[in-house]
Amino acid sequence: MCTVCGCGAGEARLEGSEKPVPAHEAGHHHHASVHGGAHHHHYGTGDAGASVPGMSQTRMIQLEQDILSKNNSYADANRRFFAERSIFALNLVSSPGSGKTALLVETLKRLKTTGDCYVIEGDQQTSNDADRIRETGVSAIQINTGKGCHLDGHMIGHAVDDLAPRDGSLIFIENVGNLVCPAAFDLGEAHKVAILSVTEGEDKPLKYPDMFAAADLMLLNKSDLLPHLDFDVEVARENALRVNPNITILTVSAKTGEGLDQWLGWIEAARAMRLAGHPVLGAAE
Ligand SMILES: Nc1nc2c(ncn2[C@@H]2O[C@H](COP(=O)(O)OP(=O)(O)OP(=O)(O)O)[C@@H](O)[C@H]2O)c(=O)[nH]1
Ligand SMILES: [Zn+2]
Ligand SMILES: [Zn+2]
Repeated sequence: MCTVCGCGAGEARLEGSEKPVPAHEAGHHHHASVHGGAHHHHYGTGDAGASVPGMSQTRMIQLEQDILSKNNSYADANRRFFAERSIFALNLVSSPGSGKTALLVETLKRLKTTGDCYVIEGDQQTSNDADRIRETGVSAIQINTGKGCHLDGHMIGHAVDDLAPRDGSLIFIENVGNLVCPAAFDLGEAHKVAILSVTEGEDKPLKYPDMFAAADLMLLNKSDLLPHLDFDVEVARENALRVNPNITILTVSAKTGEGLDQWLGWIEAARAMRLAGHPVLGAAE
């Protein structure tokens, strides 16, 4: 179960597998509220940062701590696995349709010649994205999360087992399109990369601050559409820096290729730093 929105987990399936990824947690709760009223219901004021009818704030915090600490131990195991094999893993997070798969396809076309790459695709249903990735010749595995709204450390462990990545390789994880819940779940990745497309509005970093606070890089995608929009790149940058003064921001277009050289440069630099500076675990994180 997702402690952020209460969605169902434990129904995730790895592509090609009949059985669900074994559940590692029990319990369920429901969304705080679904309503069409005009009032402003603010549910984030309690100690737990959310509210569920019939559940105390203390109970919610306990539940959230249990789930996240289980997730963290799976993430730590993944991180150890990656570190021992000099594997560099990135977790791509965004709202649906920002262009994660399109960016990955263009990235892989450019990276394929320079080392082994693998992709783990997360979506609630379908293997469309993994199919798009495989067309580039890169190995990909799809995780369908069912009702789940994010990937977790446990699912990634199973997917990595199936992929059996070579030492020194690069793993891209495309998380489920959701600007909220994936922020809370460490997968053992080196960095979260948030993708914001220019059609979504400059205010997204302020509305969904956890995601932009958790990311080290923001890719501002679909820059080719800027001439047709009122989107103000400078305001978007300022908003992202307000929630995360350390975030790096690159403007890119999967369609025209603008900014992709800088994105590839960032990957290489971050990878080199990771391999040099964090040989064992992610102790500093
Ligand atoms: N104009 C323009 N369109 C883009 C760009 N990148 C992606 N798109 C389009 O945006 C739509 C969504 O792209 P996807 O790559 O499927 O987005 P996604 O983030 O992977 O979507 P989900 O996996 O559903 O969350 C597609 O129609 C893409 O062709 C871009 O740089 N410019
Ligand atoms: Zn959720
Ligand atoms: Zn996608």
